[in-house]
Amino acid sequence: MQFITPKFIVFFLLIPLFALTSSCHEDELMGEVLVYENDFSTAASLTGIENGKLMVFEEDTVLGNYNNEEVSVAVNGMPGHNTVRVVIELLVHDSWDGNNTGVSGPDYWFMEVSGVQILNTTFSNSPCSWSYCLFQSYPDQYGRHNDPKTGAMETDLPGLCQYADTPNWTTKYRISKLVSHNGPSLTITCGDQLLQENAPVPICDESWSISKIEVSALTVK
Ligand SMILES: [Ca+2]
Ligand SMILES: [Ca+2]
Repeated sequence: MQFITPKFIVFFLLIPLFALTSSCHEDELMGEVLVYENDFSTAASLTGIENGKLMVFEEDTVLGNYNNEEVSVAVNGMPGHNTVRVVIELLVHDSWDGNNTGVSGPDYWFMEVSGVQILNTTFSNSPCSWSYCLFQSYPDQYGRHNDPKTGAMETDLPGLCQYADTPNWTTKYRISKLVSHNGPSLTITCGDQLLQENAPVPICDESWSISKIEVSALTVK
């Protein structure tokens, strides 16, 4: 009686693994230049920004806050590239309801690069237990059900208005996206469709702001 030896088993396991890795095209980064960086700390922070406004949150000047609005940032004079990396540090304030439907949602947030939608998702700051949880789509596109605050870099910040001074009601995300792009200029647009029909002042119930934007020009082979 013949047995399959462990050597043969390893061999057969390696064949599909090799086929998989050899068929994947590895992108090679040839160069990366940071072309725009804004943490909104100077008086000139709003240059090139449409619908820009500043406020102070946790002793830091940020771009915001917004509810049912868009803000656009124009970046010009970019060196030659075929890809851009856009990094947004987003603050999600107060009682966002994620994918919840009815009078309080879904609470959408989106990002476009030169008119092309890169992200359309929802965020939730709701408590989450076995009996109650309002799920969010982020870090995926709208339609997925992830726990509130999935993918966050900070979750213990206080709310801004409805839950001002109450910890865990602002969530900070670092959203980083690689986008195929060429040409010397681009426009980044961030916006929301927040819904809270039962709130007398919707922007106090839920809003967002941005603490940092970075744009890098990449050449990828
Ligand atoms: Ca709400
Ligand atoms: Ca809502």
